[in-house]
Amino acid sequence: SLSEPRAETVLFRSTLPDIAIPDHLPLHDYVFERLSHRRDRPCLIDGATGETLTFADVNRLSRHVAAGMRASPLNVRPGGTVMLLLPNSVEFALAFLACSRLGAAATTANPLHTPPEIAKQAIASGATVIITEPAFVGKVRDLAGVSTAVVVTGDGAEGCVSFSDLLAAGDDSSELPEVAIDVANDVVALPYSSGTTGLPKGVMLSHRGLVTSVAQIVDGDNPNLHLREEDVVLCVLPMFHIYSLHSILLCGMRAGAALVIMKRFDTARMFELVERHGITIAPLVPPIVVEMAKSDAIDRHDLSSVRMVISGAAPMGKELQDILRAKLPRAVLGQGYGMTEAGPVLSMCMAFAKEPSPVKSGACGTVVRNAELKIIDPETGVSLPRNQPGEICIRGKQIMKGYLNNPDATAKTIDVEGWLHTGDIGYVDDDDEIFIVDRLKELIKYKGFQVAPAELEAMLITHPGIADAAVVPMKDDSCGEIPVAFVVTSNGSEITEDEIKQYVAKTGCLLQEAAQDLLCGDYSEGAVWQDFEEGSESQVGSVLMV
Ligand code: 4UU
Repeated sequence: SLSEPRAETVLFRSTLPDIAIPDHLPLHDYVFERLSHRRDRPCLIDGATGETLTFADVNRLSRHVAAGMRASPLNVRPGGTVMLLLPNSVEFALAFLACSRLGAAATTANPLHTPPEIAKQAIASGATVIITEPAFVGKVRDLAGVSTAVVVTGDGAEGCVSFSDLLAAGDDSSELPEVAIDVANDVVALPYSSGTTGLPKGVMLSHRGLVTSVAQIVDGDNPNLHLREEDVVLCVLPMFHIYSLHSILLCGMRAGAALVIMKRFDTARMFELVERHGITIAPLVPPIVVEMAKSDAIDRHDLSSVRMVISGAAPMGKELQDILRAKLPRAVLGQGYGMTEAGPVLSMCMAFAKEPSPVKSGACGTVVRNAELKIIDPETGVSLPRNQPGEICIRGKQIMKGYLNNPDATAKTIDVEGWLHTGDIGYVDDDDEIFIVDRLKELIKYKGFQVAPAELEAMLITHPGIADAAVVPMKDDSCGEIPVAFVVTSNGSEITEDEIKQYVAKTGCLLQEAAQDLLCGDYSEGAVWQDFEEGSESQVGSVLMV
C-alpha cells in the first residue's frame, strides 16, 4: 500500500573498483589503441596452415577490406548492414573490423543454418552484402540480386565478388574516408538471439556497448580476465556467437594476445594445436569440456602451457569442473556468464583476475565492474538479498541498445529504469559469487547454442500431419540440453518420429545437428512424459489443454 516504504533495492557490484573506460572510441580504434606498441606481435594465427598475421597486418588488411566494401559494387555506407556467414577464419575477423571502420553493422550467422533461416535474418537485418565461403554460396544464391551482393572468400565464385579483390583494395584516404561514428548509437554488431521468448531478434550492440563490455573484462590495473601480450588464446568457439566474438576476438586483440583460429572443433586437433602454439588460454563451452574429459588423447599431449580454462554459455557442474581440474592441474578453471543482450558478459570468474581471488566450483563469476546487478522475485519484482534465488537483472552501458525494429520486445527485456531482465534464475552468495540455478525463459541451449522453442514449434506445425507442437529442453550429458517436441498429430495422420526428424532436418531448425538429436513423442505417450524433469511439466501441461 502507499503508506508502506518501498523496499530498498539490493545492488550487487564487482569486488574490484570501477575503472575508466575509453567509451568515446569506435570499437576498431579501441581494440587497436596500443597498435604502435605491438605492430610486429602475432595477432591471428590460422590453425590449419600456421600462417600468422601481425597486429600491423590485421590493421592494414581490415582497412583494405573496408575500402573494398565501400567501393562499387558493394557500396557499404555508415548505417548499413553486412552479413557474415562464415566459420572461424581470418576473413571473419578482417570483415568484422572492416564493418566497424565503415560505421556499418555486422550481422553474424551460423553458416550451417538452412537457406530459409539465413534468408530470414538477411532480410530482417537489412543486409546488403553477405560474406561467405565457397562451400556456402549455394545457400545464398537466391538472395544474390538486386538488393544483396555476395562476397566469397578466396578467389570467389561466379556472380560473386571475391574477398581477394577486397584485400587488394587500397587503403589511402581517397578510398577509405574517415567515417564519423556516433559511438553511443551506431550499431557495430547485430547478432540474433531469441532472448527470453519468441523468435530470434536482432540484438543491437553499439560501439560504446561493446567497448564497455570488453573493457569491463580486460582493462584496468587489475583486469577481471588477465590476458597478456604473451598469451596465446584458443579460438575454437565460433566467432558468429557473441561469446567468441567478444571474449576471444575482441578481448584478445585489445589485450594484445595472439589467437589460434580453429575452423571446426576436433579434440585431437585441438590438443595438437595447444602443444604446437603453446596455447595458454582456452575459452570453451561445457560440451567441449565433456569431450576433453572423455578423451584418452588428453593424456598423450603436453597441455601444460594452458594456464586458464574459461567455460561459458551453459552451466558447468561441479563434477565436470573437478574432472577437468584433475586432468589439467596447472590451469585455473572458472566460468563466465554471458547473454547476447547483456552486451554480453554479466559476470566473470575472479580467479582469472591479475590479482585473483579464490572461487567455488559451480559459480559463474562475480558481476563485472562498472555495472549493477540485482536479483528479483520474478512474481513481484521485489529485489532479493544474498543467497535467495530470483531473476538476474543487470544495468550498465554495456547492455544492448535494444532489438532491431522491435520496441515491444525491447521494452519487455529492458525496463524503464534500464534493467535488463535475463530470464535466468540465480543468486549471489556471501562472497559475491553468482550461481545460476534455473531458467525462467523459453530457451534451449544445445551445446551452448541457442535453439528457440518457438521457432521449432512454428516449423513443426507447418507439417500437414502435425496439428500442434510444444518444444521443451531435456537435460543431456553431452549436449547440455536437447530439444524435445511433444506433437499433437492431425486427424488421421500416422506420422512417425523418424519422419518428423527428417522433416525438421530438411526444413531447418537452428542447427541441423540438433535435429538429429530431437526427440519426439506423442503427447499421450506416458513414456516420454516420464523423462521430464520438474519445471518442464507445466509447459507441457498447457499443450495437453490445447
Ligand atoms: C549457465 O551464451 C551466451 C554468452 C555466453 C558468454 C559470453 C561471454 C559466456 C562467457 C563470456 O565471456 O549468450 P546467449 O545469448 O547465446 O545465451 C545466454 C544464456 C544465458 O541467459 C544463460 O541462460 O546462456 C546461459 N548461460 C549460462 N548458463 C550463459 N553462460 C552461462 C553459464 N552458466 N556460465
